[in-house]
Amino acid sequence: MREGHLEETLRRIIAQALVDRVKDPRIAFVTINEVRLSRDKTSAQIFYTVLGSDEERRKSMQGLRSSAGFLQSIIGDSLRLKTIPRLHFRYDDSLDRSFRLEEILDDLHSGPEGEAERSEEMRFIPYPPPPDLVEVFREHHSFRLTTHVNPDADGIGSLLGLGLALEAAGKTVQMVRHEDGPSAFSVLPGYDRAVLPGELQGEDEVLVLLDCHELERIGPAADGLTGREKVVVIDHHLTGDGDSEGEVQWIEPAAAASASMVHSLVGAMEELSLSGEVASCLYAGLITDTGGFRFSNTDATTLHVGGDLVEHGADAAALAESFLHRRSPATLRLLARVLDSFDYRLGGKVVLARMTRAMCEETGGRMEDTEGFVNFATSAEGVELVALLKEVDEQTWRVSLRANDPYDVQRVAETFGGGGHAKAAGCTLQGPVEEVEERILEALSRELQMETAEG
Ligand SMILES: [Mn+2]
Repeated sequence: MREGHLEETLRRIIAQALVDRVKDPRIAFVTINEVRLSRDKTSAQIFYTVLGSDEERRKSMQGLRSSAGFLQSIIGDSLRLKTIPRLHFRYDDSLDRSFRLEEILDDLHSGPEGEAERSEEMRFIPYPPPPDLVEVFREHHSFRLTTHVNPDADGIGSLLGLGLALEAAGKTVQMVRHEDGPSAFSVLPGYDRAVLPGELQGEDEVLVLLDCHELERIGPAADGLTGREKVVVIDHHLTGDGDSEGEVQWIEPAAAASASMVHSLVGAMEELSLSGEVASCLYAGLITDTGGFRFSNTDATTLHVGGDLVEHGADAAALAESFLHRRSPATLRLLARVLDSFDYRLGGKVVLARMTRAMCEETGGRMEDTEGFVNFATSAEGVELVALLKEVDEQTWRVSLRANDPYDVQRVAETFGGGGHAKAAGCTLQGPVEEVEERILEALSRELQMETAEG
């Protein structure tokens, strides 16, 4: 069955069932406008409207949500499907906006009660974006979105999430990915439509950098820029000099992920909606940057954002499976080699680890699929600081740094021109590997002493 056809069939089954099968008195004057299936068809968003007061609307929402299981079983009986999609009811506010005036008039009459109901529907915006940034997205029409080279799920998830939300609002968007990236990216909605820098067409009014704030970090995605683009930055990374190349910039170090910021941006702009696809992309970014809500950047707000994304259709288990758990046998063989390279130094407080191109060739593993490898070293008892050196070429090493409390690897990375966060940072060093290791070790040793002296 074609997807559009299936969606329409589901819409008709649900609409009919609400008339003659569902006996919930709370559901009244509900119209099912549209059904949208997720790409893997495991979940469906049901867009509906309610002709009635705010109170009737609220009751209908409760009734629909509690009937979801029953409706799923009706769908299962009516259609032969491999998986019965889970139903998520969404009030269709595209129609609602045209009735805004009516609502305002209603509210004037309904007094404090109306006020309370409205706030129940308010969007969750823990990181309010700067007004000039919102203005750029409102005023302009064509956008080019990209992220740093060696992209992670936060960079790609943020750019896809924002891109899909802007597209749904009628904007023209080019989402620019990079040549490399973890295999898991392919499960993200919109990834198949993201283009490589060489496939970009024409000129865009706005260039948005996600999860980074310097043009040099986007690599080939900067080729072909005219210089006329307005550059916008959305990032949660700090750098020492605080320099950003954004004409309009939003840097929010309190946010666990850039994806959390995009979640707030979508919430703050009523013309954007947090669809299941957008929520899935952002959730992938959030779990990757928090290691599945385990790192020290996980606070109550981080979890609330995660909850809101799941509420809007992100499949927590499926995304955790793809982004945190599942690895190819080749990747595991490569992991074994990296674990084997652990070199405990400075009384066992520091681990130096290595991942070379030869190891990749011998195991068949890809460097892009090694997200999280470095964290194995921080789990070793007694270890405080970790450096994993990844070979770019014989003379170039990308270094991933990790710290346990109370140590700070951001300042270590900065001494080598890199950046990141206190607990996770990175930098690139030139030279033969032994020399690079010694320089890193020296910097880590200083960090150990500095903390000991301070503490
Ligand atoms: Mn990030």
